[in-house]
Amino acid sequence: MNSKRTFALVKPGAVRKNHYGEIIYLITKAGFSLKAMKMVQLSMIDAQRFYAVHEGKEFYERLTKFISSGPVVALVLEKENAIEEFRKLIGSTDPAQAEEGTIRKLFGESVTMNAVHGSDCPENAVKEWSFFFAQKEILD
Ligand code: DAT
Ligand code: MG
Repeated sequence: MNSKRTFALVKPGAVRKNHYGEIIYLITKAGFSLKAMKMVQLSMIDAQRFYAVHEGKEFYERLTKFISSGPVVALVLEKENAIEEFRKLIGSTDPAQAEEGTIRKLFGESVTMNAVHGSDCPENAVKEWSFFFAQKEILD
């Protein structure tokens, strides 16, 4: 079941600019169904925990400041091969390198402010959605 699910986050830049409706529309149009959704603002401590795997990297402080700078929309998504399919839909980490039509190409502003997050493996997907959602907030 878990390989059919991924965790996604619409990041502050895209929420601030009111792009989240269109982003969620593109996600559902691409065949994902929503299993959980909420809008929250992370504290700096939350952001450091969420991105703990990147601790020590040159961009860590920029990244955690940005992700805690405004509301985010957290999503649990379901589709066959969800993780890979979602990463295809969002495109490369750097919006400038992302393919035409991808969400990061359309809405990303820079490598830090790249509009969306998508999990990179099933273990991280579970960890990431558990950070945002209680079990009972996720649909079967
Ligand atoms: P992805 O989000 O595509 O999985 P990642 O896990 O390598 O990319 O990095 C997490 C986030 O950190 C990424 O979405 C944006 C930021 N980031 C990555 N590399 C960066 C860099 N070289 N400069 C600035 N921010 C970077
Ligand atoms: Mg990643």
